[in-house]
Amino acid sequence: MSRNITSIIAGAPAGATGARIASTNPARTSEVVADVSLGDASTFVAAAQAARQAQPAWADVPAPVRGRSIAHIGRVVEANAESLARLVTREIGKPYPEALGEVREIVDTCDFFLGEGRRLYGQTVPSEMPDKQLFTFRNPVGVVSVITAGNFPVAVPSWYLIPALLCGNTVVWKPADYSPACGAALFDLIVHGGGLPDGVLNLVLADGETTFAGLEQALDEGLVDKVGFTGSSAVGSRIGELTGRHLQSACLELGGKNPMVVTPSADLDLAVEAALFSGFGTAGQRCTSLGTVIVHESVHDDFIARFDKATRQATVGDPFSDVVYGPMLDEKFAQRFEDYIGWIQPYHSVLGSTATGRITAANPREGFMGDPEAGIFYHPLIVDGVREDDAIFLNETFGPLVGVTTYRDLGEAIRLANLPGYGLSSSIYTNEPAEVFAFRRGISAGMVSINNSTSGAEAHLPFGGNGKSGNGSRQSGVWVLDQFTRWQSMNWDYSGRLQKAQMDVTELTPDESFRLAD
Ligand code: UN1
Repeated sequence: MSRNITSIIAGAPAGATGARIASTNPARTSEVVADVSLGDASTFVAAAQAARQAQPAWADVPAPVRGRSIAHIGRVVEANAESLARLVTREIGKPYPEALGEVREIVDTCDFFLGEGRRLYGQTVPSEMPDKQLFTFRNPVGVVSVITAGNFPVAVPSWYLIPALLCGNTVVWKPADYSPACGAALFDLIVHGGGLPDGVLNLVLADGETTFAGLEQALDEGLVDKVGFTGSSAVGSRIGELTGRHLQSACLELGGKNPMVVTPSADLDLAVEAALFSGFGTAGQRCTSLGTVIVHESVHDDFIARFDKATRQATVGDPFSDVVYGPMLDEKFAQRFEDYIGWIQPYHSVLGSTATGRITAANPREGFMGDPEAGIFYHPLIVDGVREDDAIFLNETFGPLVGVTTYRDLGEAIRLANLPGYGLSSSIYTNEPAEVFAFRRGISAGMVSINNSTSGAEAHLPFGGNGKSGNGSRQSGVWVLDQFTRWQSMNWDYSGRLQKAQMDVTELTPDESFRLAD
C-alpha cells in the first residue's frame, strides 16, 4: 500500500510547493511506499513561524504533564511497533529484527524522559552573603529545528524530538527525503500519542538544499533557536558555519570512521562476530559502522581467515528474510558507494565475497535471498592491506566495506585509530585490563566499546563524537538536556539592603602561620 504524504504545519497539511516524488522500497524499487509532496524554503519558514507561535503555551504546560505526554507516546509507539518496523524495513531496507530494535530505541527514549518531566532539576546554591539565596533553572531554548538522516529514520529522530519536547521546546522536523513515510508515521505517533497541541511539532518534507535555504531564512528572521542535525560531516560543517553566524551551537551527529583494534589476547571468534555485525549490518550504513579493523600482526592471518569465512557465509538479500543485511538505503548511496569501491588499489586484497560491486544475475552473490535485480544490493567487501594514506583508510565509506590493517604495538594501534580525524565510536578486543585503559585514554572517540562492536549504543548513555564526527555535543540520557535547555541562574536577596558580591563578604581571620608544636 502506498500513502500520500505532505508537510504538516500547525496541524494542517501544507500546500505542495515543491516537487512530487515517490519514495520506493530499495529491496524492490518498483514498489512505491509513498507519494510525497515536497515543500520548499517557504514551507520551512512557515513551519518555524508556527512553532514560534506555539512555543510559549507549550512551555507553560507543567513539565510533569509534558512527561506524561512522553509516556503516552512511548506506549503508542510500543502498540504500533510492528507496523512501524515493517515500514522502516520497506522504506529503507533495514532487516526487520533490526527495524524492531530501532523502534525499541524510541520506546527506551520515551521511558527515560517520561520521568525527567518530574525532575528537570535546578539547584539551590549557597550564597556568600546572609539572607540571600541562589538558584538555577533549566529554561527551554525555544524553537528547535531537527534535520535527520534516513539510516535510522525513526530512532535517531526520537533522540532529538522527545527530549526537545519534554524540555518545553517546539519543533520543526525535516526527515531525510528518502525516508519520508517513516517520518510521517513517527510524526503521527508523536502528535496523536502525546496529544500535542497544533504547532508544537511540525513536519517539513523537502530536499537538502531547499531545507538549507529555509533554515538560513528562518535563522535570519529569528525563528529558530537551536538546530539538531544528523548526517554527513560535510553538511554538518555547513550547518555549524550557518548557526555559528547566529551565535548558535548546533547539536551535530556526523559521520564516523570507527576503528576496531584486535589485540593478541582477543577472543578472535568474538571479534569476527562483532566485525560482521558492525561492518555489514544495515549494509554498513550506520554512523557507528565499523570502518577499519586494526589487528595485531601476530594474529592478522588467523583473524582475516575467520572474518573472510564468516563474511562469505553471511546471507545478503530480502530484509524481511533472515539476512545479515539488505539493500542500500537509496540509489544515491549506491552511486556514492561505487566511488568508494573505486578507491580500492591493486596492492589491496579484496575478500568476503565472490565478486565486488552491485549484485546482479551476472554478478551473483552465493546464497543471496530473493531477487537481487529487484533492488539495490552490494557485495560485502573486506579490503585487506590498507595503508595509512589510502583514501579508503582516511574516509568514511558508507556501505558494506571494511578495511583491515595491522599494528605492532598498542601506541601504533591508537595512532592509526585516531588518524582519520573522526571520533564517534571505537572498539578494542582484548583481555588485558591495562590495554583497556590505555586505549580508552588514547582514543579520540566519544564512545569506546570493550569486547563489543562499534555499533549498538544504548539509549541512555551519551552518544556523540569529536573531530569530524561532531562538535562535542552529546545526545541521549541526562546529557542531551544541555542541548535543549539553557541554564538560568537567579539570586534573591531578602536582607533589605544592597549586599555587594565580592565586596560585602564577611572575612574570618585566619592564621596561616600556625604550626603544630613538635
Ligand atoms: C546512527 O548510526 O546514526 O549504536 C545511530 C547504534 C545505534 C544507533 C546508531 N543504537 O548503532
